[in-house]
Amino acid sequence: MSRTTCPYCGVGCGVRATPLGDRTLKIEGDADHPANRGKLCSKGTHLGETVGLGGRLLHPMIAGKRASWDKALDLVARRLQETIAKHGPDSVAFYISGQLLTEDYYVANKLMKGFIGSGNIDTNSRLCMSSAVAGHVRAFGEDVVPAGYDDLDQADLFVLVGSNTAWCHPIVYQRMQAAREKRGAKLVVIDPRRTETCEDADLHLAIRPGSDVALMNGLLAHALRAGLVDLAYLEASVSVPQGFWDIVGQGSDLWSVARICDVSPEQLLRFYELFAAHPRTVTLFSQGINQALRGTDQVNAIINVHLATGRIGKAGAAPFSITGQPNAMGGREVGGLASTLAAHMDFTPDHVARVGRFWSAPRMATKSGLKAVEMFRAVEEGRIKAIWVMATNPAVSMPDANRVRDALAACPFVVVSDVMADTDTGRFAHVRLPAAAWAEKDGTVTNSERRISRQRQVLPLPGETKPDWWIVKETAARMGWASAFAYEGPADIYREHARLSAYENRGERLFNLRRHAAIGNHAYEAMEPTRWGRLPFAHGRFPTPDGKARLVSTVQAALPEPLKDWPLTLNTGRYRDQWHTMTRTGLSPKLARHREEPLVEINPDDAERLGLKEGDIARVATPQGQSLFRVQPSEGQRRGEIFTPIHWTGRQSTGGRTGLLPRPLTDPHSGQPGFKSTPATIEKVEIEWRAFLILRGEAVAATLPPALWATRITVSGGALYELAGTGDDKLLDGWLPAGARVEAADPARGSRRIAVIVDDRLAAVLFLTRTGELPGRDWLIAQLDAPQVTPTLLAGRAPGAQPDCGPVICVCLDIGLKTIVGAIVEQELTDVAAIGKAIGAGTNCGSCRPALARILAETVTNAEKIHAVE
Ligand SMILES: Nc1nc2c(c(=O)[nH]1)N[C@H]1C(S)=C(S)[C@@H](COP(=O)(O)OP(=O)(O)OC[C@H]3O[C@@H](n4cnc5c(=O)[nH]c(N)nc54)[C@H](O)[C@@H]3O)O[C@H]1N2
Ligand SMILES: Nc1nc2c(c(=O)[nH]1)N[C@H]1C(S)=C(S)[C@@H](COP(=O)(O)OP(=O)(O)OC[C@H]3O[C@@H](n4cnc5c(=O)[nH]c(N)nc54)[C@H](O)[C@@H]3O)O[C@H]1N2
Ligand code: SF4
Ligand SMILES: [Mo]
Repeated sequence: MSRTTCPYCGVGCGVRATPLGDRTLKIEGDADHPANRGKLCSKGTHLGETVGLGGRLLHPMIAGKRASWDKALDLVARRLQETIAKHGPDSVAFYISGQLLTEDYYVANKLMKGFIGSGNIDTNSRLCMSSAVAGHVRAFGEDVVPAGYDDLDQADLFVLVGSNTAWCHPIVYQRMQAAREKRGAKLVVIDPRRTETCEDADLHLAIRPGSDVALMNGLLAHALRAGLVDLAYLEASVSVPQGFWDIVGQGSDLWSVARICDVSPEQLLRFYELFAAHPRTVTLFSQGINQALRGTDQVNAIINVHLATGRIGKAGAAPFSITGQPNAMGGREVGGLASTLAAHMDFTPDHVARVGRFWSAPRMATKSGLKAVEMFRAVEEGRIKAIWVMATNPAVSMPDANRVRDALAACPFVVVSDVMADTDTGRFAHVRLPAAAWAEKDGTVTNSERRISRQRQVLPLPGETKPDWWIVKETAARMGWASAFAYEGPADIYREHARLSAYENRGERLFNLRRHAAIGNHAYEAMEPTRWGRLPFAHGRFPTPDGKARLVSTVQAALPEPLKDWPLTLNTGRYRDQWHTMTRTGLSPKLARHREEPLVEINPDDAERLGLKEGDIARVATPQGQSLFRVQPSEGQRRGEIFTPIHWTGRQSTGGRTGLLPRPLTDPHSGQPGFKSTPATIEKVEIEWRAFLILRGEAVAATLPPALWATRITVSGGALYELAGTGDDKLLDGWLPAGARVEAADPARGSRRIAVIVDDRLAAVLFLTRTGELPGRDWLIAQLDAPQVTPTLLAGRAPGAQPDCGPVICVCLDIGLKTIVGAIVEQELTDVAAIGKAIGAGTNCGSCRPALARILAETVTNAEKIHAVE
């Protein structure tokens, strides 16, 4: 058994992984890890399903052909050197990721900023929390998150702003729920959408998108009126810019704020009162705040409220930016953003000189490099001629992603380090380098609360894969810097990183790992999760020249009126059980069950007005491009706003990509794209037939069947394709493997059903209809694993009654909606715990508990309605 850390979100849960034979792992929560105390969400729980070798990149590839490491690395080093020699250091770039370990990150940053001599290294964290970084620096003087998870155990009020915590940081959400159950802490959610995070909240403010500054300024104006502003604290610890209170006061009466935010004055007042009644407030914020064209101001508007009321630096009171990726925070510590240097230093001349001295750098970068959106623009314009992408998938995840694809396609030299063989970005690479994946890697990550945890190697390196730090170090050596990169393992790198944090640091920089500067290899191996900067602002001192924090005047920007040609606003985000571009969660049959296709959620009135019904296929278009989604009317959507998930790529769908839709516009301070609101339209796509195809593993190809709409998910034993299209459907038959065919047809409904049997076992089924219904997929999928073929196969169900359990809600225990509703009605269950007792749902990882609460509420309301009619 090894104790390691979950590679998904920034909660940073401890995992116990025990190898069981060949490339299978038993996964449990680590009871001794302070972040999760033994709990795991659905994604962490199913990590074991993602460590197989299917789809892995196992060898270096040059121009699509297998090559040796020597050849591949020689080529990378030579092309970088030649480009730099000809066009200067700024003609090359690295685009890296919050999913690298700190040690990988440190080495890549050192190579670019200290040796190549350019600031052109940026990370996907630019898309993720750079507005929080910029906001922290403006307010505190340094990018220090002033909160930790123990604050959640002590707070009396949680305000979640632009965060779908129940889905994206589930263990943090469970910890808040525990505080509510134990101590009656209150929960306010501020999100234009009604997400599952709102399910059980004391208050949900479904504000107009982009109106968060008005809301926070309104709250602050109310706090001033109500005497909640801590004047003594302001005097001692905070500098207040001239005119600050005038700006806060402007248009901040209850009615004006309610109008701008489009919520009722009563609801707004309730929020203010909850805030007034509970000094121990933690405000958590995430992408609804950061991913906005005024993201940094939104961050500061939140921090202002906490500084002015003295709700910071005390147990249970803080603004808390929660990080997305497992090592977003570690990336900030090593300075992986183009706008920062290393160890919380930046590009001031003395910092540049200091880091240069420490590294004995031959050519220090002296200025910020290009931020992600600018970087790909420079690739497009030919200013950057060689780019190395590590552990991120920009062809999917960047805004205006088709433009990024064009830029990559035209770039003279593209290197991609990834764990998977076939990614949307990898298709543009001249050289592909096989990286070690989670469970094979060794190093550290830092979570949302600044806690450094070890990721430990549990499985051997497969094929010729290598850790990312090794790949960078070997390249650096080939570029002539072997001695500066002579690391034997991650412990060497970690020590150097810790030494740099302490170097010439007499307390100016709070980020300081002095105690690890000489950590031995054994101590590094055995390192327990450890936090730096405990209660950083407890004494009311901040890392600014005068020791004071700063209020920042923020003004609500004018909210755009709907455009004539693009009347809707597209909001984008995440699903509970998928991670980003699905390269890893997509391997898990269990996780696929929660949402099998990319949906566009739309308010039911809008849907009706636009002639869209549940299950239709719709085209969502923006000035940047268009994608297809399955329509899902949802009461949780405000009118005029639609929501699509970020996860589907060109690998799993013919049209369900979201990333090509947003504008490449960014916040002026942070450079973070405004992913959450893009002017858009939606229209129904006429289809003539709908179908699904189930293929056993061997028959699954890298490409998708020829259909207008095709999505693929992994199922136990193979893959399930959902399909829809127009015209001739016979082309699909070519996708069936060779074997004995059983066919049935119903010409009246234009229905066809085909099963292919190979060696007495089911190898494939295709069910298609033009006007009829398609049966549930579950039973047919299960037949892939059956030892023999059932005669009723083409009926789509088992002989005799086959209960259809509906969509799976509890993925751990495989319990469907209908089973849950049945239990609630028959056993008259009244709370989520009772559902758990009766049928087990929600008792394992707990990620589905908010969904259970919603189903319970809906079932009870329906029952009451029926009762009333009776
Ligand atoms: N399951 C899962 N978990 C994840 C990830 C994943 O891919 N899958 N990714 C991880 C990463 S990298 C990140 S960054 C985090 C992201 O975690 P979150 O930020 O919680 O997730 P999102 O779904 O991107 O967006 C959060 C919410 O912001 C709301 N929002 C949109 N516009 C506004 C606005 O103007 N104001 C306010 N107040 N809210 C608004 C959206 O409606 C959405 O519900 O999740 C991490 N955890
Ligand atoms: N429209 C819209 N777009 C968004 C967002 C949004 O809310 N809306 N959110 C943005 C945010 S917050 C984020 S964080 C990004 C995420 O977007 P990406 O970073 O592009 O998404 P991932 O799928 O996590 O990409 C990680 C890649 O690294 C590979 N990989 C995994 N582990 C390793 C490793 O150890 N080494 C190497 N070399 N490779 C590895 C994976 O196979 C995968 O290809 O998306 C951003 N894009
Ligand atoms: S909350 Fe879930 S995804 Fe996030 S670190 Fe914990 S187990 Fe992993
Ligand atoms: Mo993120």
